[in-house]
Amino acid sequence: MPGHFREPPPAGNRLPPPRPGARRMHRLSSLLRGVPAAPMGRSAAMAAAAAGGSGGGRRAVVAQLLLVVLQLAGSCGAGTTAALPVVINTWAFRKATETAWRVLQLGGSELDAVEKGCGQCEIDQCDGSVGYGGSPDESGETTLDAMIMDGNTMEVGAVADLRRVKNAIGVARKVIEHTKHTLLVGESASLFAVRMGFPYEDLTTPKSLSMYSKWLNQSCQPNYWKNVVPDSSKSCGPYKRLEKDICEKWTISQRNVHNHDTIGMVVIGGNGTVASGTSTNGGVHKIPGRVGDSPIAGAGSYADSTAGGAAATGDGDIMMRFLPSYQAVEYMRMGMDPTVACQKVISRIQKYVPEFFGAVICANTTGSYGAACNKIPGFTQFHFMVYNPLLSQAAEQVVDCV
Ligand code: SD4
Repeated sequence: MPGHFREPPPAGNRLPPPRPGARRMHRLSSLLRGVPAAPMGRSAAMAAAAAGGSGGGRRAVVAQLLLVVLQLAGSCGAGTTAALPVVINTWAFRKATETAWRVLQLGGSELDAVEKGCGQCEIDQCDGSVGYGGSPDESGETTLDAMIMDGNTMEVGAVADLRRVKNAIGVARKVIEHTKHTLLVGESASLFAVRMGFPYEDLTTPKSLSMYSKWLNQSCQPNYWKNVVPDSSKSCGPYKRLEKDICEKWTISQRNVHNHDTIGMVVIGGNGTVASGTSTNGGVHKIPGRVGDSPIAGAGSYADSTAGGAAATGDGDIMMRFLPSYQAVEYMRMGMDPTVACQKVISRIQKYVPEFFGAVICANTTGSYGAACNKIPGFTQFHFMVYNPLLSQAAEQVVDCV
């Protein structure tokens, strides 16, 4: 679990960002300087003990050197050291991370990296929860939600309930570039996409069709209705409202951890520019018209180049009520460590909905990053990806849920 992150600068006190190379050199040299003084880990302590506490100068020097090597390996291997630029994204969507990193290396902007990184997941249909051919709604159709945010200008482009267009985050980017709006929805968003040159095509695949027919065959279970007739826990609709509410309780099994894997990404450039984005096909068997947290600024993701960026994944119907990404960025602005910022937003939701399924990733403008998730049966750890100059490749990291 990424544990030791650098504190971001206090609010209103942000120094002009140094040249990327200079920043990296500074980090490396302070890392080297800090090592001997750092608290001794278990293996380092064992190395020192093996050398013999009073066994003379040479053995002590060897032990000290071993300690340096072990601690350096620990820091770098676990990716716990801040550096810029950084790409961080939800889940083990490695190709998305690599694509975003490559875009940065080729001179693309942070927004380009987010768009192409999340777009990679739309092509790959990551876990079936991003892009076409996944999460059929109650009528069997796959619809997409996506957003992208520029942390310099605070502009957001988003699409929700997008139909028959595959590259949802590409369309979201066009909302920023070619409109004065923030969010376009439904068929009208599709028309906009077509005008912007995106192909209009069927998002249904044999896999999504078979998920849909299986669901119909099991009396439309699970579904998202409550207080309706006929009883939605036993049969398919069409439903009508029940005159007297019976207050049905939401159960974890209705929102299972395997049908929710949105990509959320934060990219912070060498000069501290923050961009963020998301792309998802939402919840399986959702009621047509349902929009989740992913395309909502502050819920699905948030970017502010004066503080940091965050992105959320999980049960959007719950999470969007708490604006977790906005809240995490505000915590980081107050100087909170990214891991702690992520944990705090998770606990805020926990207080109201202890059994919610969700996780958040956070990164601040120094390149420090972290993540947190809510511990529920079947979901005790959260995997996410990180790439920064101190890592030789995109690294999968894991946090224990709180
Ligand atoms: C949603 N938050 O539509 C998305 C789904 C998700 O990980 O995040 N899955 O509710």
